[in-house]
Amino acid sequence: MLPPFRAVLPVLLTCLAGLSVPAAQAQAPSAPAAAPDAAALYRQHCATCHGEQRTGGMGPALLPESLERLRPAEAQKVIAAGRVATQMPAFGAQLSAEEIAALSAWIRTPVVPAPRWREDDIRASRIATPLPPDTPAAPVWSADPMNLFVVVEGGDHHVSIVDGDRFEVIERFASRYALHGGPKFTPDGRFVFFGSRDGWITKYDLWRLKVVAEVRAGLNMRNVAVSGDGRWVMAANYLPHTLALFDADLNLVRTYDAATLDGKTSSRVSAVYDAAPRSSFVVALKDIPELWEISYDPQAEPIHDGYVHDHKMGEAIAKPGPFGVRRTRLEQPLDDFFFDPSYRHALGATRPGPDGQARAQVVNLDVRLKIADLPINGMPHLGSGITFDWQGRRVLASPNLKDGAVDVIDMTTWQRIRTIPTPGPGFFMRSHEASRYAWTDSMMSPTAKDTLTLIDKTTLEPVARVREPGRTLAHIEFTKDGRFALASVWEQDGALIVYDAQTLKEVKRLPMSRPVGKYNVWNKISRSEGTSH
Ligand code: DHE
Repeated sequence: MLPPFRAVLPVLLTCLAGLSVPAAQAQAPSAPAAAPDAAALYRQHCATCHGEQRTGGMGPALLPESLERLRPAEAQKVIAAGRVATQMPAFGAQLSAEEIAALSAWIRTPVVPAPRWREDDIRASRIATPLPPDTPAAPVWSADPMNLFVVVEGGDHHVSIVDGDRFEVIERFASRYALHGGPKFTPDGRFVFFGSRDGWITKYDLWRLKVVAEVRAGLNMRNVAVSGDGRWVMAANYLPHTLALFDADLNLVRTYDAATLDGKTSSRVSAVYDAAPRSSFVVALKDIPELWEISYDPQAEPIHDGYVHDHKMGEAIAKPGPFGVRRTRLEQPLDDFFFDPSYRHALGATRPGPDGQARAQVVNLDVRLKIADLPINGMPHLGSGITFDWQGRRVLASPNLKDGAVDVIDMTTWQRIRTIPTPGPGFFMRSHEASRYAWTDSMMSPTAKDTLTLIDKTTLEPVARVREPGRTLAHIEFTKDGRFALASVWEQDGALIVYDAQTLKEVKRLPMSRPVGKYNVWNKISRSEGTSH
């Protein structure tokens, strides 16, 4: 290892002083101090926990794809000071500022050769801890199993299971590092699947309060979906460019290359969702303008892996029966999407073009064509969109990551009905069949991140605000009956706040560590119109 910067400093000063002596006495200038050897520093200090290939181990993966959301200054702070509530130690006493900066820059460079994660790696990663066969199939706690909340606490990477009647924590356990996306439930509400950004899927038994299986589906993952019949789990990866299909016990069934039919171009997978009424998974690709539908219906007609509306389809590779890929060509790749209540349409957003403007579109999954553009401003976060009835028609409303506005769209004509002002751009939106209001946050706004706005679903007017001054308030989920709305104080020393959904009075507050999201079992398995699916 090279000497730290503090050790070479006197040498540098001597060299600089040497520049002022007469030329006759001048000695040959020493070579400039070599830059720290970041690869060697990594091997010495980091590889044991983060893996030789930076694909993770006891610590998270340190790949460019995994670090996109961590600012360089923040990364340097973590290396120097460690990370609270994790096993990441502080290296500030061992490494110089230069070495830390070099390490922080180096871990953002691609690993060469690129790390692989193939089917045998996936299979080898699986850990199963099944319950003894004589275990009674009943919850080990007494509460309404349909009114549980699963709360993902991102601050210290834990999950809390909360009784949604008494608002008490039943269990709290350590999760994989950096869970992302909504956990997905089996149709009976007993098992829940979590996906982590590093590719881990965890199957958890809510009745027995135990992890029953885990598998690493990829090196950098977006999300997971569970089939409506509870038999299949699909994972969407950024790295490698694959989808991975598992049975309900997380045994790998097969992977799919996220690539064009000719295999020439591959893509990150934006997201996979279950379309239960269609018995299929629907998949958006981030770098290829295609939307895929993969049926898990055992009665499905044999299909071909090919493009629909393509004269070459007859030549496409035959993959009969369920689990073949039906491809719909699009004009632009989709980033994020959700379904209309009939599941005939996928409503998706494209990433911003050169003009900085994201576009939104409607794809009819039956005729397999884009049928409309959505007149939504800014950068819609359609994955968090909701639908509800307004004046006898179905409308959709979506939060907006760029503007302080919520656009409401008529789902028959696909025309904009109203733009509702909010105090700032937001990430999430929620309602419930029993609630008059749709709640949205403004967490992307430095000045209004502490404010939730309530929109009256009959007048489409913002009618009330709930605030937590100076703190970030976001992500709402209702109880099963819609009487209470639970919101997150999205801070390291945060909380779950329970509001009476009519009076807006605070009913209870549970301390939590940056509770990024909360999910009500009943609302999820019944596909409540006011929540994400
Ligand atoms: Fe998410 C869901 C994509 C950044 C917290 N996020 C999703 C989903 C997608 C998505 C496609 C739906 C998956 C699902 O639920 O199955 N998220 C993206 C991005 O593209 C984006 C903007 C950039 C990125 O790097 O991934 C992004 N997301 C974030 C965050 O920075 C958030 C705020 C904090 C975090 O922990 O990562 C964040 N995303 C969430 C949450 C959900 C989510 C809490 C689930 C919402 C729900 O209620 O269902």
